[in-house]
Amino acid sequence: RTITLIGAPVEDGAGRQGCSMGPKALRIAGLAEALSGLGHTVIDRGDVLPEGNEFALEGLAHNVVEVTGFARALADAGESALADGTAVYLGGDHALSFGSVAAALRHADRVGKKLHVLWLDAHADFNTPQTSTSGNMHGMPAAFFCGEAGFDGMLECPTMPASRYHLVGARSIDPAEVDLLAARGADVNDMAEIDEHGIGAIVRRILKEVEADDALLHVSLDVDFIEPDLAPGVGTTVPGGATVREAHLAMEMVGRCGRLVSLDLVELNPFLDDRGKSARLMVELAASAFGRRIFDRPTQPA
Ligand code: DIR
Ligand code: MN
Ligand code: MN
Ligand code: MN
Repeated sequence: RTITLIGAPVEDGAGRQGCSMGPKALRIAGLAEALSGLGHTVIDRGDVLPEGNEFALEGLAHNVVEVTGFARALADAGESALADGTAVYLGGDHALSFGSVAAALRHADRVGKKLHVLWLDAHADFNTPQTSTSGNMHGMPAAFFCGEAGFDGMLECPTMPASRYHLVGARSIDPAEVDLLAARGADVNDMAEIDEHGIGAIVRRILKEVEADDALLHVSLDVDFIEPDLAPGVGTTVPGGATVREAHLAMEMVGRCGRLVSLDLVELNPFLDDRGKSARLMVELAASAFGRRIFDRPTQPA
């Protein structure tokens, strides 16, 4: 497979600075080498520059121009990358998914397939400028691509029904988001369900739905999906997250399903990381999504 790496140094969607350094940290942690080591052709097209614009939104949303500029540029860069393979977005905060999912939806339209989105996150990111209490746009992309009102004209994006938005790992959802997710029929799987059923059963059921639709799959991996002690390099830690193995199993199952078109690696904040620990884990998880198995791993020196 050809995998295009797309740097998305947006930090304006988050409440604190630092995610702009994420793409560099993921490169230093060896993302390209890990993926090419699995036999893939890897093209690093470098970082995307935000498109100039004067877009404005009603309601509470900070840094709309910056987020919109990145989203538009990423949607275009992603769409051309998907024309000849798979894309990995090196975030950057979660606002980059306005663009990455728009690219996947445009691509799915072009090839006449449905798209499902697997959102691995402590949060639902299902606010709109009308419901958000923080105004941080990294908490909004899922509402945007599921067609909620309030984003008109931001960027060209076919919308998808919320039933194809599969949130896994949730443990911090705002009251307005809870109501909206339920009203729209989103597939919300919180940490309690992971504890009860095991992440394997949940991801297996989701991938069966993808298979039944003969659909394409976009995966969005937020660092805060993982337990903060294991992945401290993120601005929005919430205790009670996924273990390293739970995260790997989800990604290994994605790797085996063969329908992945694009992957977001988001919210890595190297300023908050512990000697590259979170960056390295994100690279390992990406490798699992692209086919690495336990038996492929080099043994570690003692
Ligand atoms: C909260 C926190 N729901 C908000 N969201 C996120 O600001 O909208 N934190 N995404 O990472
Ligand atoms: Mn998120
Ligand atoms: Mn999050
Ligand atoms: Mn469902």
